[in-house]
Amino acid sequence: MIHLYQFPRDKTSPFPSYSPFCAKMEVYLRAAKVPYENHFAMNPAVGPKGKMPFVVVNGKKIGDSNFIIDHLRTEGVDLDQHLSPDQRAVSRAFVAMLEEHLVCGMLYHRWVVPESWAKFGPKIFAPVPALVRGLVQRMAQKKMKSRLHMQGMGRHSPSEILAQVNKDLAALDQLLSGKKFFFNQTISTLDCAAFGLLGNFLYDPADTPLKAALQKYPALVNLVENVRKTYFADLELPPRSTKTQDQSAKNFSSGK
Ligand SMILES: N[C@@H](CCC(=O)N[C@@H](CS)C(=O)NCC(=O)O)C(=O)O
Repeated sequence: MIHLYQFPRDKTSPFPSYSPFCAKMEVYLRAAKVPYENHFAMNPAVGPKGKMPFVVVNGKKIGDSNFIIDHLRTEGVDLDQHLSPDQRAVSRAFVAMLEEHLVCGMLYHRWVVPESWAKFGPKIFAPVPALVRGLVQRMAQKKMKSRLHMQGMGRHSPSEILAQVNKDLAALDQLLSGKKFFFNQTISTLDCAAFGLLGNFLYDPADTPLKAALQKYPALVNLVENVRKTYFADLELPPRSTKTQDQSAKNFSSGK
């Protein structure tokens, strides 16, 4: 049994995680039919890389979704078995684009643009004890700003970043081009990575301009929605929920 550690869910959202990497990892496990148990925690420092997600397998901690996927491959679990060598090369490049470039566009629009941060910050830090919540939130935002500055994306204006995001989305849309998944009829690692990140554009509580940018590509939206409905039907919300923002903040799951 694999123990998956990730950030708590928001029970008011049908999307599994506000972390693209946690959503990617969980959909990978579900798509590969690997039995796992969820453990929800707020502090990524408990993981071997100081980040979520990580897993514990036979008492051994493995951090980073890509290392976890490598480990699963050694156990005979591989969502990329059907890929040709060329497709593997393309997958490698596109996953890197999603996880090292496009994600920074989302992080900037969530964590740095003040109007978005005013919505996103209180939402994700709701599970932190009230006494230290403000401090933890401010420290995390400062760390994120400095990371984005170091990476380079943080030096651009929001409109320049949006232009970069649009180029990445156009490339993803071109690769998908009418297929069910990026590599035909069977889900692969790239679909899981795209689901994790693009789903966060679509279900972002900060409602950033990246959602509208994604919606210009209906095939990419369909990919996210197909994968979500196939693998996370258990998180579907009852129709016409009338929960208030305050109630929803209390609804972060520590269970399932
Ligand atoms: N390359 C890692 C990235 C994981 C990652 O960046 N996780 C973020 C959440 S989306 C995190 O835990 N950040 C907390 C921190 O950096 O302090 C993976 O694929 O798992």
